Amino acid sequence: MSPGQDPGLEPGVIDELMAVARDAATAAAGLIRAATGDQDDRPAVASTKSSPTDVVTAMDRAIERHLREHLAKVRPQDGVLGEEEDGLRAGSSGLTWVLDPIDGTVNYLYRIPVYSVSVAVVAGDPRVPGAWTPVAGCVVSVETGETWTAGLGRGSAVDGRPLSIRTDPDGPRELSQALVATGFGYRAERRAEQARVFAALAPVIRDIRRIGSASLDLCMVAAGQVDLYYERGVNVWDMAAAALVVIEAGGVVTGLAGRPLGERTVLAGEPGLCARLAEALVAAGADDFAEDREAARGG
Ligand code: LIP
Repeated sequence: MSPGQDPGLEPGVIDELMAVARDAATAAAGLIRAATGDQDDRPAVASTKSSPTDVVTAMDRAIERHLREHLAKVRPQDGVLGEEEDGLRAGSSGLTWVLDPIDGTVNYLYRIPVYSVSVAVVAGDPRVPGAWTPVAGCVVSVETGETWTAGLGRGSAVDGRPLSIRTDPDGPRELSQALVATGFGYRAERRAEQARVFAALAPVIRDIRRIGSASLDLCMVAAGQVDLYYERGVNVWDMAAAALVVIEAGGVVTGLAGRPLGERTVLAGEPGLCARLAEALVAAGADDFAEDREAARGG
Protein backbone atom coordinates (compact mmCIF):
# COMPACT_ATOMS: atom_id res chain seq x y z
CA MET A 1 0.00 0.00 0.00
CA SER A 2 1.33 3.49 -0.73
CA PRO A 3 0.12 7.07 -0.32
CA GLY A 4 -2.80 7.75 -2.64
CA GLN A 5 -3.72 4.07 -2.99
CA ASP A 6 -7.45 3.57 -2.37
CA PRO A 7 -8.15 1.49 0.78
CA GLY A 8 -11.76 1.12 -0.37
CA LEU A 9 -13.43 3.47 2.12
CA GLU A 10 -16.70 5.18 1.22
CA PRO A 11 -16.48 9.00 0.72
CA GLY A 12 -18.89 9.48 3.62
CA VAL A 13 -16.56 7.56 5.93
CA ILE A 14 -13.59 9.67 4.78
CA ASP A 15 -15.56 12.84 5.44
CA GLU A 16 -16.30 11.60 8.98
CA LEU A 17 -12.61 10.82 9.56
CA MET A 18 -11.68 14.28 8.28
CA ALA A 19 -14.04 15.83 10.83
CA VAL A 20 -12.56 13.74 13.67
CA ALA A 21 -9.01 14.74 12.66
CA ARG A 22 -9.92 18.40 12.36
CA ASP A 23 -11.79 18.55 15.66
CA ALA A 24 -9.03 16.70 17.53
CA ALA A 25 -6.17 18.82 16.14
CA THR A 26 -8.06 22.07 16.59
CA ALA A 27 -8.93 21.30 20.21
CA ALA A 28 -5.34 20.25 20.96
CA ALA A 29 -3.95 23.45 19.44
CA GLY A 30 -6.38 25.43 21.60
CA LEU A 31 -5.11 23.67 24.73
CA ILE A 32 -1.51 24.55 23.84
CA ARG A 33 -2.41 28.19 23.21
CA ALA A 34 -4.39 28.40 26.47
CA ALA A 35 -1.53 26.89 28.47
CA THR A 36 1.22 28.87 26.75
CA GLY A 37 -0.37 32.30 26.46
CA ASP A 38 2.23 35.04 26.20
CA GLN A 39 4.75 33.35 28.49
CA ASP A 40 8.32 34.43 27.76
CA ASP A 41 10.05 31.68 29.69
CA ARG A 42 10.79 28.43 27.92
CA PRO A 43 8.46 25.45 28.48
CA ALA A 44 9.59 22.63 30.73
CA VAL A 45 11.72 19.94 29.05
CA ALA A 46 10.62 16.51 30.27
CA SER A 47 13.36 14.44 28.62
CA THR A 48 15.48 13.90 25.49
CA LYS A 49 15.41 11.14 22.85
CA SER A 50 17.92 10.50 20.02
CA SER A 51 20.36 13.17 21.20
CA PRO A 52 20.69 15.85 23.94
CA THR A 53 18.99 18.34 21.58
CA ASP A 54 16.07 16.05 20.66
CA VAL A 55 13.80 17.28 23.45
CA VAL A 56 10.37 16.24 24.68
CA THR A 57 8.47 18.90 26.61
CA ALA A 58 5.83 18.27 29.22
CA MET A 59 3.37 19.80 26.75
CA ASP A 60 4.27 17.24 24.05
CA ARG A 61 3.36 14.45 26.47
CA ALA A 62 0.21 16.14 27.81
CA ILE A 63 -1.18 16.84 24.34
CA GLU A 64 -0.51 13.33 23.08
CA ARG A 65 -2.23 11.92 26.18
CA HIS A 66 -5.22 14.20 25.52
CA LEU A 67 -5.42 13.12 21.86
CA ARG A 68 -5.18 9.42 22.77
CA GLU A 69 -7.95 9.74 25.38
CA HIS A 70 -10.18 11.64 22.94
CA LEU A 71 -9.68 9.13 20.10
CA ALA A 72 -10.28 6.20 22.45
CA LYS A 73 -13.75 7.67 23.05
CA VAL A 74 -14.70 8.65 19.49
CA ARG A 75 -12.85 5.96 17.50
CA PRO A 76 -12.24 3.05 19.94
CA GLN A 77 -11.90 0.49 17.12
CA ASP A 78 -8.89 2.24 15.55
CA GLY A 79 -5.21 1.89 16.37
CA VAL A 80 -3.05 4.77 17.59
CA LEU A 81 0.64 5.57 17.03
CA GLY A 82 2.12 8.69 18.60
CA GLU A 83 5.53 10.33 18.70
CA GLU A 84 5.89 10.41 22.45
CA GLU A 85 4.32 7.21 23.83
CA ASP A 86 6.12 4.03 22.85
CA GLY A 87 4.62 1.63 20.40
CA LEU A 88 1.44 1.25 18.48
CA ARG A 89 -1.88 0.60 20.24
CA ALA A 90 -3.45 -1.88 17.83
CA GLY A 91 -7.07 -1.57 16.71
CA SER A 92 -9.54 -3.80 14.86
CA SER A 93 -10.60 -1.48 12.02
CA GLY A 94 -7.45 -1.53 9.89
CA LEU A 95 -7.15 2.22 10.51
CA THR A 96 -4.52 3.81 12.75
CA TRP A 97 -4.36 7.37 14.06
CA VAL A 98 -0.87 8.87 13.74
CA LEU A 99 -0.19 11.73 16.14
CA ASP A 100 2.44 14.43 16.48
CA PRO A 101 1.33 16.52 19.46
CA ILE A 102 3.87 19.25 18.68
CA ASP A 103 5.69 19.12 15.35
CA GLY A 104 8.43 21.70 15.59
CA THR A 105 9.18 21.04 19.24
CA VAL A 106 12.45 23.00 19.21
CA ASN A 107 10.60 26.00 17.76
CA TYR A 108 8.05 25.63 20.57
CA LEU A 109 10.89 25.41 23.13
CA TYR A 110 12.52 28.61 21.78
CA ARG A 111 9.18 30.41 21.45
CA ILE A 112 9.53 30.56 17.67
CA PRO A 113 5.86 30.69 16.57
CA VAL A 114 6.18 27.92 13.94
CA TYR A 115 4.93 24.57 15.22
CA SER A 116 1.86 22.45 14.66
CA VAL A 117 -0.40 19.72 15.93
CA SER A 118 -0.63 16.95 13.34
CA VAL A 119 -3.40 14.33 13.40
CA ALA A 120 -3.71 11.75 10.63
CA VAL A 121 -5.52 8.48 10.16
CA VAL A 122 -3.91 5.92 7.85
CA ALA A 123 -4.85 2.53 6.42
CA GLY A 124 -2.17 -0.13 6.91
CA ASP A 125 0.81 -0.21 9.27
CA PRO A 126 2.35 3.26 9.73
CA ARG A 127 5.52 1.74 11.21
CA VAL A 128 6.45 0.13 7.86
CA PRO A 129 7.50 2.37 4.91
CA GLY A 130 5.34 1.55 1.90
CA ALA A 131 2.72 -0.29 4.02
CA TRP A 132 0.41 2.65 4.80
CA THR A 133 -1.66 5.25 3.03
CA PRO A 134 -3.06 8.42 4.64
CA VAL A 135 -6.87 8.54 4.53
CA ALA A 136 -7.59 11.81 6.35
CA GLY A 137 -5.59 14.38 8.23
CA CYS A 138 -5.37 17.80 9.80
CA VAL A 139 -2.42 20.05 10.60
CA VAL A 140 -3.02 23.11 12.79
CA SER A 141 -0.38 25.84 12.99
CA VAL A 142 -0.78 26.53 16.70
CA GLU A 143 0.29 30.18 16.79
CA THR A 144 -1.52 31.33 13.63
CA GLY A 145 -4.51 28.98 13.84
CA GLU A 146 -4.16 28.10 10.14
CA THR A 147 -5.90 24.74 9.68
CA TRP A 148 -4.91 22.39 6.87
CA THR A 149 -7.26 19.52 6.11
CA ALA A 150 -7.25 16.68 3.60
CA GLY A 151 -9.17 13.50 2.81
CA LEU A 152 -8.31 10.79 0.29
CA GLY A 153 -10.14 11.74 -2.89
CA ARG A 154 -11.76 14.64 -1.05
CA GLY A 155 -9.23 17.34 -1.80
CA SER A 156 -7.23 19.51 0.60
CA ALA A 157 -7.73 22.99 1.95
CA VAL A 158 -6.34 25.60 4.29
CA ASP A 159 -8.97 27.33 6.43
CA GLY A 160 -11.54 25.90 4.03
CA ARG A 161 -9.87 27.34 0.91
CA PRO A 162 -9.14 24.55 -1.64
CA LEU A 163 -5.47 23.97 -2.50
CA SER A 164 -4.11 23.09 -5.93
CA ILE A 165 -0.43 22.88 -6.86
CA ARG A 166 -1.04 22.14 -10.52
CA THR A 167 -3.04 25.27 -11.36
CA ASP A 168 -0.22 27.67 -10.48
CA PRO A 169 0.87 29.03 -13.91
CA ASP A 170 3.60 31.08 -12.24
CA GLY A 171 5.14 28.07 -10.56
CA PRO A 172 8.80 27.44 -11.45
CA ARG A 173 9.62 24.85 -14.08
CA GLU A 174 13.35 24.78 -13.39
CA LEU A 175 15.15 23.81 -10.19
CA SER A 176 17.15 27.05 -10.39
CA GLN A 177 13.90 28.93 -9.79
CA ALA A 178 12.66 26.68 -6.98
CA LEU A 179 12.44 27.74 -3.32
CA VAL A 180 13.24 24.57 -1.38
CA ALA A 181 12.43 23.75 2.26
CA THR A 182 14.41 21.24 4.22
CA GLY A 183 15.41 20.23 7.72
CA PHE A 184 18.29 18.70 9.62
CA GLY A 185 18.42 15.85 12.09
CA TYR A 186 19.18 15.80 15.80
CA ARG A 187 22.37 13.73 15.49
CA ALA A 188 25.58 15.58 14.55
CA GLU A 189 26.78 12.76 12.28
CA ARG A 190 23.62 12.96 10.20
CA ARG A 191 23.70 16.78 10.10
CA ALA A 192 27.24 16.61 8.68
CA GLU A 193 26.00 14.41 5.82
CA GLN A 194 22.94 16.60 5.30
CA ALA A 195 25.16 19.67 5.13
CA ARG A 196 27.31 17.96 2.50
CA VAL A 197 24.19 17.33 0.37
CA PHE A 198 22.94 20.88 0.92
CA ALA A 199 26.32 22.33 -0.13
CA ALA A 200 26.00 20.54 -3.48
CA LEU A 201 22.33 21.51 -3.90
CA ALA A 202 22.55 25.20 -2.91
CA PRO A 203 24.09 26.44 -6.21
CA VAL A 204 21.39 24.78 -8.35
CA ILE A 205 18.23 25.98 -6.56
CA ARG A 206 16.74 29.44 -5.94
CA ASP A 207 17.15 29.36 -2.15
CA ILE A 208 16.47 27.28 0.95
CA ARG A 209 14.05 27.72 3.84
CA ARG A 210 14.50 25.83 7.11
CA ILE A 211 11.09 26.17 8.82
CA GLY A 212 11.66 23.63 11.62
CA SER A 213 8.41 21.68 11.23
CA ALA A 214 8.08 18.99 8.57
CA SER A 215 4.28 19.10 8.64
CA LEU A 216 4.27 22.88 8.02
CA ASP A 217 6.99 22.49 5.36
CA LEU A 218 4.71 20.09 3.50
CA CYS A 219 1.61 22.25 3.96
CA MET A 220 3.57 25.21 2.55
CA VAL A 221 4.38 23.11 -0.53
CA ALA A 222 0.65 22.52 -1.03
CA ALA A 223 0.01 26.27 -0.69
CA GLY A 224 2.85 27.30 -3.02
CA GLN A 225 4.69 29.10 -0.22
CA VAL A 226 7.70 26.94 -1.02
CA ASP A 227 8.08 24.97 -4.25
CA LEU A 228 9.71 21.82 -2.92
CA TYR A 229 10.59 20.07 0.30
CA TYR A 230 13.05 17.31 1.07
CA GLU A 231 14.39 15.94 4.33
CA ARG A 232 16.16 12.86 5.54
CA GLY A 233 14.83 10.98 8.57
CA VAL A 234 11.33 12.45 8.87
CA ASN A 235 9.05 10.29 11.00
CA VAL A 236 5.61 9.10 9.91
CA TRP A 237 3.93 11.24 12.59
CA ASP A 238 5.68 14.38 11.25
CA MET A 239 4.33 13.86 7.75
CA ALA A 240 1.29 11.56 7.53
CA ALA A 241 -1.36 14.31 7.60
CA ALA A 242 0.58 16.92 5.63
CA ALA A 243 1.58 14.40 2.94
CA LEU A 244 -2.11 13.96 2.17
CA VAL A 245 -2.55 17.76 2.04
CA VAL A 246 0.11 17.83 -0.70
CA ILE A 247 -1.19 14.76 -2.59
CA GLU A 248 -4.77 16.01 -2.61
CA ALA A 249 -3.51 19.38 -3.93
CA GLY A 250 -2.03 17.56 -6.95
CA GLY A 251 1.52 17.17 -5.66
CA VAL A 252 3.67 14.12 -5.05
CA VAL A 253 5.19 13.01 -1.76
CA THR A 254 7.63 10.16 -2.14
CA GLY A 255 10.85 8.52 -1.11
CA LEU A 256 14.08 9.06 -3.05
CA ALA A 257 15.36 6.78 -5.81
CA GLY A 258 12.18 4.73 -5.87
CA ARG A 259 12.12 4.11 -2.13
CA PRO A 260 8.75 4.14 -0.36
CA LEU A 261 7.63 7.18 1.64
CA GLY A 262 9.19 6.97 5.08
CA GLU A 263 12.39 5.24 4.02
CA ARG A 264 15.42 7.55 4.30
CA THR A 265 14.50 10.78 2.48
CA VAL A 266 11.07 12.30 1.80
CA LEU A 267 10.56 14.78 -1.03
CA ALA A 268 7.46 16.66 -2.10
CA GLY A 269 6.26 19.11 -4.72
CA GLU A 270 4.83 19.50 -8.19
CA PRO A 271 5.52 16.18 -9.97
CA GLY A 272 7.88 17.39 -12.72
CA LEU A 273 9.89 19.68 -10.49
CA CYS A 274 10.04 17.01 -7.80
CA ALA A 275 11.58 14.58 -10.27
CA ARG A 276 14.30 17.14 -11.05
CA LEU A 277 14.94 17.61 -7.34
CA ALA A 278 15.27 13.85 -6.93
CA GLU A 279 17.92 13.74 -9.66
CA ALA A 280 19.86 16.57 -8.04
CA LEU A 281 19.64 14.96 -4.59
CA VAL A 282 20.93 11.61 -5.85
CA ALA A 283 23.76 13.43 -7.67
CA ALA A 284 24.54 15.24 -4.38
CA GLY A 285 24.81 11.93 -2.53
CA ALA A 286 21.56 12.14 -0.58
CA ASP A 287 21.02 8.42 -0.95
CA ASP A 288 24.52 7.45 0.10
CA PHE A 289 25.09 8.34 3.75
CA ALA A 290 27.67 6.56 5.87
CA GLU A 291 24.75 5.03 7.81
CA ASP A 292 23.43 3.56 4.55
CA ARG A 293 26.76 1.90 3.77
CA GLU A 294 26.94 0.63 7.35
CA ALA A 295 23.42 -0.81 7.07
CA ALA A 296 24.28 -2.46 3.75
CA ARG A 297 27.23 -4.15 5.49
CA GLY A 298 24.78 -5.45 8.07
CA GLY A 299 26.13 -3.11 10.75
C1 LIP B 1 10.96 18.06 13.64
C2 LIP B 1 10.61 18.01 12.17
C3 LIP B 1 11.58 18.87 11.36
C4 LIP B 1 12.98 18.38 11.54
C5 LIP B 1 13.34 18.47 13.00
C6 LIP B 1 12.38 17.64 13.86
P1 LIP B 1 9.80 17.36 15.91
O1 LIP B 1 10.07 17.21 14.32
O2 LIP B 1 9.30 18.46 12.01
O3 LIP B 1 11.27 18.83 9.99
O4 LIP B 1 13.86 19.14 10.77
O5 LIP B 1 14.66 18.00 13.15
O6 LIP B 1 12.51 16.28 13.53
O7 LIP B 1 10.98 16.70 16.59
O8 LIP B 1 9.73 18.79 16.23
O9 LIP B 1 8.51 16.62 16.17
